[in-house]
Amino acid sequence: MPRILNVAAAQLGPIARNETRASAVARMIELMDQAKSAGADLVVFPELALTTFFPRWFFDNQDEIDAFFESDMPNAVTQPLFDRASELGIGFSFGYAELAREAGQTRHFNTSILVDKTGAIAGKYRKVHLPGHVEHEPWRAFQHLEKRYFEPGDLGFPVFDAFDGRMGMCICNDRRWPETFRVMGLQGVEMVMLGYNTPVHYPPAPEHDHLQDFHNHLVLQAGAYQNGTWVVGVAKAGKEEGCDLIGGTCIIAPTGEIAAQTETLDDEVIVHACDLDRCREIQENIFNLALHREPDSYRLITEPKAATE
Ligand code: CDT
Repeated sequence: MPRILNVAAAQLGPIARNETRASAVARMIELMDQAKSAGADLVVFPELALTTFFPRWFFDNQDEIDAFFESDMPNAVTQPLFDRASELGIGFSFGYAELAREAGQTRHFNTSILVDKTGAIAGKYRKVHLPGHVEHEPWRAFQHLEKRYFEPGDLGFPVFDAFDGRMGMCICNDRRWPETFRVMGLQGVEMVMLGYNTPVHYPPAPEHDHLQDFHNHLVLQAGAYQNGTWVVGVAKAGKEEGCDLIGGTCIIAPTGEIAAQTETLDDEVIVHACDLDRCREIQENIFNLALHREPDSYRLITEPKAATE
């Protein structure tokens, strides 16, 4: 019996700054219903799915920043999403800003969770690669202050045995780094779920603006193929508070082929029947890591942070 996981990628259109979390959750429930009607077992939502992409603004008042964060998950506003999912018997994954209190410290992470069909949290990931800058840079058309508002994730890139497969998560900028996928590849990952908020305009190198969609699919397809895994990449898309975000939500096969892709920049669901056993076509052959990988030649990878003389 092939292990078929019917996966939905639920793209969200823009979320305005004054849109409530309750409204975002209602939109997610509508997409979840559509996913279930199309036969999905699991629905993947974007990064920071409950609010607008707030790192585009500079705030120096910590209360204003913390207002975008969740101290508990589930909480009163997300409980209806968990309830609907367990009624439908569908799993889901989504991103949110996590305010954690650990060992007497308050910590801020850009987080994703995986929730199983019973509504229980089966996995958590905290974004490792935080793009952007720390200080206010008024020359930019908009800010990208993830380095100010979050600390790098401290959980590594774990994988979770769930949905009859080996599941992993990463978040947005993580997808651009081959290390992200390889660390999960080394754990035999079969599906990587990720959400993203990617502006079309990249202020430090605007000459690359026209390449944003290309680079999105380039890294998702490479990550999938080089590790023989399914990849589900889900956008928050469209014009959000004057900032254009790419769409291009897609489900990528372990061969690197795009199996399904959205057509709009708005709320939209795509579904694909992912045969998890197809990972073996790659993992047991061209990228059979046990047979062909040469880690002695890669030692440098984990030592210096950047290129050395
Ligand atoms: N959310 C996120 O990580 N976005 C970045 C934008 C480019 S870096 C400013 C990304 O890698 O898509």
